[in-house]
Amino acid sequence: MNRICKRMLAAVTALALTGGAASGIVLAAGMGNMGGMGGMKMGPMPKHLPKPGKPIHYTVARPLIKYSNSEGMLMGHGKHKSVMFMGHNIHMVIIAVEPGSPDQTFEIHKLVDPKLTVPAGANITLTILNMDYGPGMIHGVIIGKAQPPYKTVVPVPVPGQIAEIPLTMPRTAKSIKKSNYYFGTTTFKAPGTPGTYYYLCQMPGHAKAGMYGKFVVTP
Ligand SMILES: [Cu+2]
Repeated sequence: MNRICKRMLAAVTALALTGGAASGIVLAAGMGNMGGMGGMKMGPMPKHLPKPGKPIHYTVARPLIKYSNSEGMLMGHGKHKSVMFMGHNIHMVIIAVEPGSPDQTFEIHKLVDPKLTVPAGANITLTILNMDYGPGMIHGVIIGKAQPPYKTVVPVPVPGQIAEIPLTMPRTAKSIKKSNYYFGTTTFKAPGTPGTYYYLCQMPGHAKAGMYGKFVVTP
């Protein structure tokens, strides 16, 4: 729980409730990139999801969670683990505060704030699923050149911004299985030249508290 004033919370709540930037998303991109790659398994992606902004039940969210924990190739060891995405069409599902994870973090493959790598020029569909619980546990994601350390309020768009998913609300019930979940999706093209970017949460205080990771565009 981070300390933010009620007025700010009300403002970002209103912002969050305006919903995702995209509508009628077909979440079918990014399949099949890893065929034949050693030991990699991809979870089945739900082909259709409701419009972002409307919560989905756990039974609908579960395939997304599974996908988040299986898509991309785990690289490196220990603290230097990263998730490498390959191919021209990539779908990545990032979870905001998967239950059991530290506050104000992102998870992919159950790694906390891992480095993500994508090939230059790839078409990327990015989905965020907010699994956090409690007032103020609102999360979104922005990808750009802004580097840590971050101030409490990160002005958006950030320098070199390439993607944004508006803030999403926390889950609706304490019970993980009985809960509904908010998510958001965006599509963007990875820059055509290699470079280091960062993904971060735009909710005031979160990036400052560590809710960010490296997003590296590789040749
Ligand atoms: Cu956040």
